[in-house]
Amino acid sequence: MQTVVLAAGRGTRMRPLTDRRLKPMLPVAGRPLAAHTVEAAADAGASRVVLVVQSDDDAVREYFGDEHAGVELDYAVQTEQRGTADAVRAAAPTLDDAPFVVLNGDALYDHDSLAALYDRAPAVGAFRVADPTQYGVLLTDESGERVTGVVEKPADPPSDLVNTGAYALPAAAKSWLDVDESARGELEFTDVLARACAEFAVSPVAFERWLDVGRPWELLAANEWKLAELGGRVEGDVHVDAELSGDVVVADGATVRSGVVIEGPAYVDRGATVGPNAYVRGATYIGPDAKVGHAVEVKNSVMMADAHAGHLSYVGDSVLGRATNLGAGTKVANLRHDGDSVKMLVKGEVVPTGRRKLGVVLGDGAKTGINTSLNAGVKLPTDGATRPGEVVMFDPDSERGRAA
Ligand code: TTP
Repeated sequence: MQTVVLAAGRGTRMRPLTDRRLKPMLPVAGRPLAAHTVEAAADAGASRVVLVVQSDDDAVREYFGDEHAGVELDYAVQTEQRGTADAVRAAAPTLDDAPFVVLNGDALYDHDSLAALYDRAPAVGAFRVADPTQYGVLLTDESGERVTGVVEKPADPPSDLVNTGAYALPAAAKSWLDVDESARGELEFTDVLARACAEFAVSPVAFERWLDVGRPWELLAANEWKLAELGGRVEGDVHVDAELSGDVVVADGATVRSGVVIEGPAYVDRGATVGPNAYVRGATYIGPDAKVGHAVEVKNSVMMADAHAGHLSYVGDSVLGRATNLGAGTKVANLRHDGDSVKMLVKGEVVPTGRRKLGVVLGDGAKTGINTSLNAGVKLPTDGATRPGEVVMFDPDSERGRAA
């Protein structure tokens, strides 16, 4: 079935990681996030994928080209980010007069669940969560076999099934894309879904697994998921005194020096160097040309291309953007002593992340002075810096950060 993948969002909740890159291009286990979406679609039965991108020279288009995972790709440009219905409208002229699937290019889908969505069109992907209050929640009829609508962020959720942003719709839906602006000022695809529910028997397809990657810590969860599926392979240089266990990828051109211990799943990408005497564990991705130096421990983290932690540092449950540099002795806290989940500032609001272990997020080019201590949940802005010995207790963008 022809499939539209939305990859033209602004990614504001993911800042600062989206200051200089598009959200669909964030690294997940060595590939862009959207590559996993397109591959899931290809596996599930997409005949052709139309990627909705922000511009003609978009990095998404540059990466994917004309074909990916054996599927032909086309592009549609959405220049103004007016909402998901508007994004699908941009793709509409490229669609045949036939049923189509819409997927978010910033979500991970498990392939079998997605295949069930393609098989059961018209259908919407549904995922069970413990607390649906922050999602679009699906309403169903008494049988539970037919979706009757969606309610956004209900205080009193009618079900625990949330909308995954994966839809398989009849051809007629192509002419329903001129929706009215919603209360939050966007043209929303859920209004198209509402009409589909009124005119067709739309099935909820329960997804086994799904992850919306909208906020920085969800990038860690995405890497945890996809690194665990990779398997190991060593193509680069691994010193005889290094110890690798579990699934570890050492890509061609990567170097693992003596005295290094890596407990997979882990991925050391091309040109990266680890060691001597470094400890890498948990689900960790070390990007192209990144460096993990002597006596550095990196646990369950993402280090993007050119990120450097040269000496004597601890990095836990953190995302280090491109070309970040940790001064010697920089330490990251990743656990609250009161046992609460770590909180993070997202679009000016301090939100619980649901993660007991979460370290820091460093925007591209951020640098720490030697012996910097970074508290759990702190973000440093793109090109931000700390002084030697600085203790960063609060996100510098927060009220408390400004007062501190
Ligand atoms: P969202 O995650 O709702 O929006 P966003 O990606 O812009 O992120 P944020 O809210 O943090 O600013 O978008 C869901 C999907 O739809 C995502 O894959 C991006 C895509 N999208 C578009 O392609 N065009 C749009 O105008 C919007 C709003 C989203």
